[in-house]
Amino acid sequence: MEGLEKSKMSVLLGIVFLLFVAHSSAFPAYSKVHNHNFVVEATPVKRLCKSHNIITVNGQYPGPTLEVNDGDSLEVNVVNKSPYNVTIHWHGIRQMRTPWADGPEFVTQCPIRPGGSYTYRFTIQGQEGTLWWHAHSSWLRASVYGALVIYPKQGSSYPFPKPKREVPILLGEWWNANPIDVIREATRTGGSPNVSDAYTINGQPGDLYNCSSNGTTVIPIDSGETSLLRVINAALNQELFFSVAQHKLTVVGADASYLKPFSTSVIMVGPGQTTDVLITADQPPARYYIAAKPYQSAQGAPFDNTTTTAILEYGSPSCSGQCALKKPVMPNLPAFNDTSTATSFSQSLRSLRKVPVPIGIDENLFFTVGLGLNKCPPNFSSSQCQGPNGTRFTASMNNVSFVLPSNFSILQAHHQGIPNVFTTDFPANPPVKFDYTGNVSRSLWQPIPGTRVYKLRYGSEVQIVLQGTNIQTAENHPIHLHGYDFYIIAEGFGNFDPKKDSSKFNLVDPPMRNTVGVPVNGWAVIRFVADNPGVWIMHCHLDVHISWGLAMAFLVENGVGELQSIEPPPSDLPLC
Ligand SMILES: *[C@@H]1O[C@H](CO)[C@@H](O)[C@H](O)[C@H]1NC(C)=O
Ligand SMILES: *[C@@H]1O[C@H](CO)[C@@H](O)[C@H](O)[C@H]1NC(C)=O
Ligand SMILES: *[C@@H]1O[C@H](CO)[C@@H](O)[C@H](O)[C@H]1NC(C)=O
Ligand SMILES: *[C@@H]1O[C@H](CO)[C@@H](O)[C@H](O)[C@H]1NC(C)=O
Ligand SMILES: *[C@@H]1O[C@H](CO)[C@@H](O)[C@H](O)[C@H]1NC(C)=O
Ligand SMILES: *[C@@H]1O[C@H](CO)[C@@H](O)[C@H](O)[C@H]1NC(C)=O
Ligand SMILES: *[C@@H]1O[C@H](CO)[C@@H](O)[C@H](O)[C@H]1NC(C)=O
Ligand SMILES: *[C@@H]1O[C@H](CO)[C@@H](O)[C@H](O)[C@H]1NC(C)=O
Ligand SMILES: *[C@@H]1O[C@H](CO)[C@@H](O)[C@H](O)[C@H]1NC(C)=O
Ligand SMILES: *[C@@H]1O[C@H](CO)[C@@H](O)[C@H](O)[C@H]1NC(C)=O
Ligand SMILES: *[C@@H]1O[C@H](CO)[C@@H](O)[C@H](O)[C@H]1NC(C)=O
Ligand SMILES: [Cu+2]
Repeated sequence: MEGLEKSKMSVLLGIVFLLFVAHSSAFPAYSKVHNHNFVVEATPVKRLCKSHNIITVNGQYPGPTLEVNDGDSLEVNVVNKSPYNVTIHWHGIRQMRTPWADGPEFVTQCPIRPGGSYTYRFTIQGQEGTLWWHAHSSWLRASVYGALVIYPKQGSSYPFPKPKREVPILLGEWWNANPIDVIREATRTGGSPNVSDAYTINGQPGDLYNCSSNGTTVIPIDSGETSLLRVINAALNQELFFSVAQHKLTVVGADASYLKPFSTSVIMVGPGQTTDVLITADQPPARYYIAAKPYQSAQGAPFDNTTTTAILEYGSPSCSGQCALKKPVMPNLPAFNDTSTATSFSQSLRSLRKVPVPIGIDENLFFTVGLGLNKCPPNFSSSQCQGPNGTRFTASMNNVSFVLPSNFSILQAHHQGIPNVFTTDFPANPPVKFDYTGNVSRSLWQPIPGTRVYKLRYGSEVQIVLQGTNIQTAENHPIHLHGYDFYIIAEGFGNFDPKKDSSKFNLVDPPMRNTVGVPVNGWAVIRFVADNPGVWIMHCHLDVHISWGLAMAFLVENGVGELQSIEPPPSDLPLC
């Protein structure tokens, strides 16, 4: 009798214990909700000897760094005290079931108007590493951006020894003019927008520009110590090479996904991309330049041909006396057109472990990505057609130049069944097949404007071949997909050939990213599972190209039940 009671008791205790374990893994005990206020406002900032008002968050340039653990939630109340419409995008955050918080204007929300506010609420689910946030409205992200660092869940650790220090390195672009005026001028004239006056590291151009050395960013390090640099390319329109004099960089992550570590002296980061690198202070105590300069793949196009620097400064044993007086050592950076260095870097990336690449492809898509030229419309004056030979610049995917709606966001129109805002006929293949990377006939250069989306069923397995074109100018395009991470299973030059190139697919350990650099005059193949319902824009992250229409959107339908459906819109969602 007594024995029976005892065994019953232990079974009961066992069940209680099991319930406790199940419960605590489904609802992590330590997940936090982080509340922030972002006030978007004009702030006077002086760079390159000139002071002018730029748009900032909370007066900071770059904006505040957000730090969270995987599993935490963010509630960011954005108050717009600027004279412009604004939205904020949480670049790389999956936004599972919360597309209303994604941010691209007229895609998932109408803009927050001057005087308005909106609270972005979302949870980080299964992501670790370096992401960032930025404005997704006109060219405001030139100065409205900051880092978003996601630490592992409480109690978990990195797949590499814990670094002594961790430093966000935000690469940006500085204009002496107002960036909004720059894009407005280009929209009016149809020509190429003016290029920036400087690149920046954590908001500072550095020693190689006039009047800048006073504010140069200094990154301290101690001899023997290893630091993690979280490199983010927040530049508007330029891919950048990045290097540190006399130090090797060990690449351990990109776009908040871990990679098989490898050592290199230079990395290439496209706008929208992030790269985590470990650096060890194994050189004589001194000051070393950290530098970034352009990777420019488009031939003959104007670009900002300058170099930004920060200083890696040894502390203890310290660089003092003679050492501190010496000019920092400058790294050797590749030439601006060194495509082979850019390529060998991107082809070195491998996921840390074997990954579940989708293999039962339901949607086999082929999208061309590239520029174009529009003929001057008859009612336009020549001052409005300042593109090559009296044309206007444009850009497209599959010959559709993306036009944002203006009366409803696409997501709202979809959710509420509002007609005439978008159509669902974005083509799965190019409407005309041609030699994409050859000498393309002028008759193919002018795309059709449209607000067309491509519908995906919930859970479908998607492959997209992104094929660059040689129309007007071939160029490496950093293509960013919202709401998803994807595997980059292959890339190459020339026209994609399914027979020959499928054999190159890496279905074992391809890198997972949210932004892929489609090689100049080449292609990249990506795969993902459409497990996040909503409307998700895919676009070139060179802002000049998105302004010209290099974008499209996926409409991913709800699946079955609440957990496979988008949440209802928040009550404070801005309307048009
Ligand atoms: C662009 O550059 C041109 C030529 O230097 C200059 O005249 C124009 O004012 C600039 N535009 C803006 C918006 O700064
Ligand atoms: C820096 O100043 C010098 C001397 O005033 C001038 O010659 C040079 O053109 C300036 N460089 C830049 C990049 O503005
Ligand atoms: C350096 O900048 C600080 C503020 O950032 C300013 O107070 C100081 O006068 C500047 N020094 C020089 C030599 O320009
Ligand atoms: C860029 O600047 C470097 C160094 O100042 C120079 O050697 C190179 O020719 C320039 N390239 C272009 C395309 O202007
Ligand atoms: C890069 O540009 C330089 C001129 O600045 C040219 O001499 C060289 O051939 C170019 N290299 C490539 C790979 O296009
Ligand atoms: C040209 O005409 C179209 C309609 O035909 C109109 O929408 C557009 O505003 C006109 N543009 C200019 C610059 O007059
Ligand atoms: C512009 O016209 C010139 C002379 O007709 C021609 O050589 C050039 O290829 C044209 N450029 C474009 C982009 O059409
Ligand atoms: C929204 O704008 C589009 C394009 O201008 C127009 O066709 C449509 O009728 C508008 N919808 C509503 C409900 O006003
Ligand atoms: C490209 O094709 C056009 C028309 O077919 C021809 O005039 C031009 O010479 C060609 N350009 C090259 C670089 O082959
Ligand atoms: C794009 O569509 C326009 C209009 O139908 C056509 O003239 C052009 O040749 C097409 N270009 C391509 C690359 O399909
Ligand atoms: C701001 O957004 C509203 C829609 O919410 C739009 O009607 C207006 O044109 C936008 N203003 C600018 C300057 O883009
Ligand atoms: Cu592009």
